[in-house]
This record gives sequence, structure tokens and C-alpha cells, in this order.
Amino acid sequence: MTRKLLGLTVSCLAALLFAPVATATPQAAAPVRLVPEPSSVVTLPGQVFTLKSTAHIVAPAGAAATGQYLAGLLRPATGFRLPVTTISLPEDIGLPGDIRLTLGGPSSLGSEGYRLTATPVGVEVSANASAGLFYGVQTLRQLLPAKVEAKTVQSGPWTVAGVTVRDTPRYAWRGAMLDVARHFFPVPQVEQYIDLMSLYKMNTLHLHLSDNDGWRIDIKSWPRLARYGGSTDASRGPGGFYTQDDYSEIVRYAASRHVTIVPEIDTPGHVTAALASYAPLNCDGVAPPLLNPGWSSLCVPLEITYKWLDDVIGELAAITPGDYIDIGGDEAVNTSAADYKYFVNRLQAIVTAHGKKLMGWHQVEAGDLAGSALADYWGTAGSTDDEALAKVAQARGNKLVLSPADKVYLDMKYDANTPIGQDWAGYNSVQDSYDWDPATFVPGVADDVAGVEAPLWTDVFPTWDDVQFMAFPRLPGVAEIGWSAQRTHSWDAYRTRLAAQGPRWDVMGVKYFRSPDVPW
Ligand code: IFG
Repeated sequence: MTRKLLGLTVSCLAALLFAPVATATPQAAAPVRLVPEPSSVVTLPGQVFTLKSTAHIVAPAGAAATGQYLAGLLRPATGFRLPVTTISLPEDIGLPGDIRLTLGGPSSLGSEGYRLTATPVGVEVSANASAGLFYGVQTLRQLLPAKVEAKTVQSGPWTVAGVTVRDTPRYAWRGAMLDVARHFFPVPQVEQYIDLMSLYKMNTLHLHLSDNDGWRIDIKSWPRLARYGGSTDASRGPGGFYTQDDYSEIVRYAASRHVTIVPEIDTPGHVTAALASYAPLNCDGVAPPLLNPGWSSLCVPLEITYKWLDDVIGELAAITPGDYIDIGGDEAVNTSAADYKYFVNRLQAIVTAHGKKLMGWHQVEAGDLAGSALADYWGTAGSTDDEALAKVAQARGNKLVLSPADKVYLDMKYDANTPIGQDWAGYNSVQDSYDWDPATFVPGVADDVAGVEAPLWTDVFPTWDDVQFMAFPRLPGVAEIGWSAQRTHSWDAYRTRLAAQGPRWDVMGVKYFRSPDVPW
């Protein structure tokens, strides 16, 4: 009997043996409350999938990594073995009760879209690429009880409401920015942030690696940058820095969660840590003290500035697989307009020479940017100067990443009662961070929006608890703005779905703000 016929025979026998018998008391399952809201969700009333200890995760070779990732998510809390079996023959359809990952689907799903079906017979996630499977797994994760996030064995039942989901993202760039320069956060905490942002299908982490208060990435050809320039922080604390191996570990971990790292070396302003580290970088040859107060600027006329940048960008590009390197460009108060434009053009040539594309805060549009450049728009609503620069970006074909300070700056207080945070852009409530549209925030640039990004500046946040408190529950709202279709946008509906994340964060130990805006 050929293997193919044997395969079919086994499958048929299995289907007969494991045919779902109408159970006297069909299990209940949690209501379907997902963030971000998928493109299409059809619930199957009365149908419930229950994950059992006998289940397998069945995946083709190309999806084995996602299968292992899913097993890693589910094994601790269920205590189930959940073997990941790689199927090689199409008819190896797995047994009833299995979770099946399959590669292949309509091209309309793109690389990040997926389809998910959950019925009493089993769960199937299908996608064209592993990114889509990963996002389908995040949805499956949210369909399971919140206690599935526990790291110790919990009682079941592990039920999933019957549902069919078809889902694709609105924007390609769904980002978070973490300022590790004002205050340094070690690798494990950055990786926790990556875990949390990827749970909500965000795919880009912009790391703000240098500023006045600290330099956080080791550059081997300029060793004092990290060792001296990274030796303190905005609280006059011990600071810290990533070795290049640390940075590569962050890049690796991010990639395993389908997150691209975008490193930022902020220039020509926000450079006190660098100027303090090397006297020759200063126009007068004198290094300022660390944490020297006030605005700073690289010395634009000095040739050593570009030798230094070439070394820094070169070393960073060599350990950054992503397309973009961010050169900052914000608040260059001590740099003349002429020097600024000259500087941006010189630095763009260096970034390009190292095979990368330039990203910067939208002020970089003062330079003669290549079409591939990305402008990170942090203007507030109605700011005409900022909107004019957005138009410049549009005119030269630069895409915009929307990071409006009065919507998604997560260092802004939630309201007047927030114990920590800033308020120069106003208060950003949970609703403020959710209730806006990247396509219309800047008039007339809808087609030039690549996506969104939620910056979390840490000027005033020394602790990781502070970061979590300010990021949650607002970050998932930005994730939804980046992923979900505008037609699904509704604060009233969203706040209920957001509330369902609370029990999940409780189990995960996320120190979130229980905002009164949300019906927890
Ligand atoms: N603006 C500065 C940040 C940070 C922020 C705090 C940008 C692009 C204020 N630049 O936002 O360095 O200090 O809210």
C-alpha cells in the first residue's frame, strides 16, 4: 500500500474515530474581543474548539519556527506536550483537535495577512509567509483564555470560540520607539517590549540610542562613546550601554517576533554625550562636561565630524539588517539652517554609502533627501510649519511615519492626575491615542503615509515600571490604528476590546495604568 494511500486511510480512520460527538454540555468560550480588530471576523455560534493534551501543532517545514514559537507560548500554562510535527505530505492533514499552520493562500493576503478558522474539529492558521502565520498565532493567543499567558500550569479548559478570521494590515509600518538614551534599559526589558508590541502585531522598533544624556551603543573605533558617553543618564544614574553583541541579540530576538530594529543616532543636535567623549569633535577642541545643560550641535564645518559619522554609521549598518538607519535631525537649535542642510546632505551620503536608507524626524526634509527617505512626523495637530515639511516630503516622494506628539507621545500624561510624565503636547488619554486617523491627521498627505509609530521618550522615566505604566494601555491603540481598517474604527467598540486585555496583562505582570476611560 503506497504511503499516500496509507496516509489517506489513516486520516479517514482517524476522522471516524475522532468525529466530534455532540457533548452533553458544550463548553463555553470567551467572547471574541481582539486587538487589533481584524479585517473580517465571523463567529460560529455554538461551536467551540477545546485544546486537549493529545493535540499536535502541525506545520510544514517553512512554518516550523512559528510552530515552535506557538508551542512555546502554550506549553507552560497548559502543561501539554504539544509536539510540533512537520508534515511533508499534503494528505497529512493532522488529527482532529490539532492546531495546523499552513503556508499558502490568496496573494491578497500579502506577506502579513492570514486566515484563521477554529471549529470543534481543530484550528487552522494559513498565510503566504511566516509573518502572517505569526500574526494569526497572536490572534489565536487572544482567542484563548487570558490564563494561557501564565508561566505555570493552570487548570483548563482551553477553549476557543468557533470563528473564521480573515485579516490583513492597513499599514506596513506599525512601530514603537523606545528612548534608551535618557535612561538605559537592558536587553531583557527591550525584549519584553518586543514581546508586548508584537502581541498587537506591531513590526518596527525604533531605538533612540544616543542623546545629550547618554550614548548607548558601543562603537569599536570610538570606544569612549559608550564607556564614557554612556556612563550616566538623565537622572545622573549609572547609565549603561549595549555591546554590539547585545545589540545583535536584540536584533535576533526582534526578528523572531517579526520586528525590524531601526537604530537612531540623533544628529546634529542632541549630541552632548558624544561631544563630551571626544574633544576633537568640538569646534573649539574642548569637550563639554557630561550632562552639560542646554542645546548641543555637532561641529558642521569640521571634517572629523564626517569621519566620525562614517565610522559610527558603518559599524551600526554592519549589525543592522533592516533597511533604515535613523539620523534624528530634531531640535537642532544650535545649528544654523545652512549648516543643517549641508549636514543632512553629507550624512545622507554616508548612510547611502553603507547600504542603508535614511530616516529622520520630519525636520530632515530641509535636506535634499532621496525618494527612499522616511520622515517621522511628530508635529501636533494644525502645526503649519510641520505640515509644510510634510508637504515637502510628499513632493519628493518621501513616505511619512505618523508619530503626532499630541496623539501618540507616550511620555505625555494621560490626564492631570497622572503622577509621572510630561504635558508640553497636552494630555494624551487612552482615547486620544486611539481616536485619530493617520490618513487625515496631516491634511492632503493620505497617500504618503507609510504607517504609525508610538514614541516613548524617557527624559523623566528612570524605571521600567514607569515605561510600562505609560505604554499600557495606550500602545495597543496605536497598534490598532496601524493594523485595522478605518471602517472598523470606533472608540466605543475598541474600549471594550481593550478592557479584555487587562486580565491578560495581569497574568503577564504588565504594570499598566487602569485608566478610567476603559471598562476593565
Ligand atoms: N522632543 C524631543 C525628544 C524628547 C521629547 C519629550 C522629539 C523628536 C521632546 N524630540 O520629540 O528628544 O525630549 O517629549
